[in-house]
Amino acid sequence: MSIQPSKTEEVREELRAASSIAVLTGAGISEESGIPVFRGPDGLWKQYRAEDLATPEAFARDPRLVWEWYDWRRSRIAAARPNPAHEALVLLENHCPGFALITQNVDGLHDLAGSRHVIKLHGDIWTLRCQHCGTVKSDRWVPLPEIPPRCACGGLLRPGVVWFGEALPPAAWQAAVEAAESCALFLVVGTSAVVYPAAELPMLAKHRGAKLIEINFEPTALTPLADYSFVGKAGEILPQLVS
Ligand code: BJW
Ligand code: ZN
Repeated sequence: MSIQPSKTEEVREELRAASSIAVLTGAGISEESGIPVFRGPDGLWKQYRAEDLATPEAFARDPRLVWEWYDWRRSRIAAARPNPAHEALVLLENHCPGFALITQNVDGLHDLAGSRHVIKLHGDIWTLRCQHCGTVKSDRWVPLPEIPPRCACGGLLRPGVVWFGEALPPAAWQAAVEAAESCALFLVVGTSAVVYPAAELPMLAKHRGAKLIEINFEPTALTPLADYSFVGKAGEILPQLVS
């Protein structure tokens, strides 16, 4: 990967001057922390079928199977630490008053890095929700002592994540749309931008006049729309743009 010094300097200046910045992150930002992405040659969906593991129908059919997969992912994530890309976004938040961090990730690594306000579009793998009484609780046990886990009321607990066919948390979605519509600069990091409605956000920002900057290991459908595109690892590029 090589990034042109002139382009880097231009984007550093854009970031310094922007009155408001919104950032959308995806699984790629956590790849250098050792968490597998979903798509691509080494992605989770090469090994597992989304229909068997990440839909409400799959959970209704076989909660044990779904929970075994989530338990395994929770163990991987529990062993992971934020990387320089997560840390660069903390620095950006500290220096830009109008800053919004929107993530599709459920791993909690932005929180662990020290980001203060994270808009979580697809939920949180460390949250469990009872399908019977609706209780929501935080739970960081790995491995889980009981699979599938049960609520005090006897109901089945599910992972507090958003599966295919489910609506995004309304408050998070509204906050994300507001940030995209009002920002001067929209930064997209490590997402294939194929999952909707999250993938609408960069387009929304662009149509409202924001500059679009993309960082991704490979070109995506967003790349032709981007004002600046950096092809390479987020953990190497973001710190250079933000330091
Ligand atoms: C690096 C890097 C490095 C690697 N540095 N870069 C047809 C058309 C349009 C939409 C639909 C359709 N059919 C169905 C839909 C809707 C569906 C959808 O979008 N499907 C498409 C896939 C076709 N969407 C939904 O169902 C959503 N809900 C919805 O629409 O609700 C409607 C509704 C309204 C009202 C009532 C009821 C319903 C929900 C989507 C939920 C997505 N859930 C998942 C699982 C979450 C839980 C969990 O983690 O287990 O979310 S799927 C998975 O994909 C996960 C991710 O958040 C999401 C996005 O993936 P992401 O982050 O982009 O990762 P990857 O792997 O795709 O990409 C990684 C990128 O990083 C790559 O580009 C790499 O190159 C790059 N990279 N290393 C920089 N080091
Ligand atoms: Zn309950």
